[in-house]
Amino acid sequence: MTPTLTIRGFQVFRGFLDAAAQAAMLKDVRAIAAAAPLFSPMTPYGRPMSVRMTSAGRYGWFSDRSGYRYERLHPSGVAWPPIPASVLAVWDAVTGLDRRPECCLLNFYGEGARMGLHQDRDEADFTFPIVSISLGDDALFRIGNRTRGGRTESIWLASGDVVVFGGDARLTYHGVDRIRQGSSGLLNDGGRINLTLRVVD
Ligand code: MD3
Ligand code: FE
Repeated sequence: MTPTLTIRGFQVFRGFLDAAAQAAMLKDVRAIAAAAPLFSPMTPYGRPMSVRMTSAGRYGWFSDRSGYRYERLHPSGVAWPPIPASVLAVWDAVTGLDRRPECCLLNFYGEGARMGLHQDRDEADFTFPIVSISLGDDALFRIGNRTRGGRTESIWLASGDVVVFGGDARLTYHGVDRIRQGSSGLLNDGGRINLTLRVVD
């Protein structure tokens, strides 16, 4: 598959999911949140994140005062629900890998939610890419460098866009500065959902 554009090694597939595919995936995402409710992870600094999260798959991403890590159970004690077939189909199409992700992290951005610049390094093997799927309102996504600091570039991500973060880009700093509330009609009450697919083990 050919990306629409590549920026600092990130492959952006604009409009990868059409309106019908987005609506179908949203149904699957709602089922995840029904089985494993969204929560606001505590940062190691003791403040709750503004983004609400949950996961599907064998592992879910978790954070508290002792740090960032993957857990086998939702904080309520239930197992994370399985990653939906609709989501795995996107991974298969854009990566072409035999290995499948063990975590689908679901981020929900309501009014005012943002995510500071960070690296994703809680996974065992950085040779596997991370795949991101955007649903709902537009987000201003910021891309930095492989070390802290330096010039950044920003792009808007819209509902249905898919991004692959692999190779040299896997350890690039990135974050979400803001959401354009109400820019998409997909979610009745607005907001943005981002799914990230991760090989954990
Ligand atoms: C680049 N989420 O959950 S997705 C995250 O839109 C996260 O919710 C953002 O950053 C969001 O960790 C951005 C894009 C993303 C995800 C993982 C990456 C970009 C990445 C890992 C390595 C490099
Ligand atoms: Fe990230």
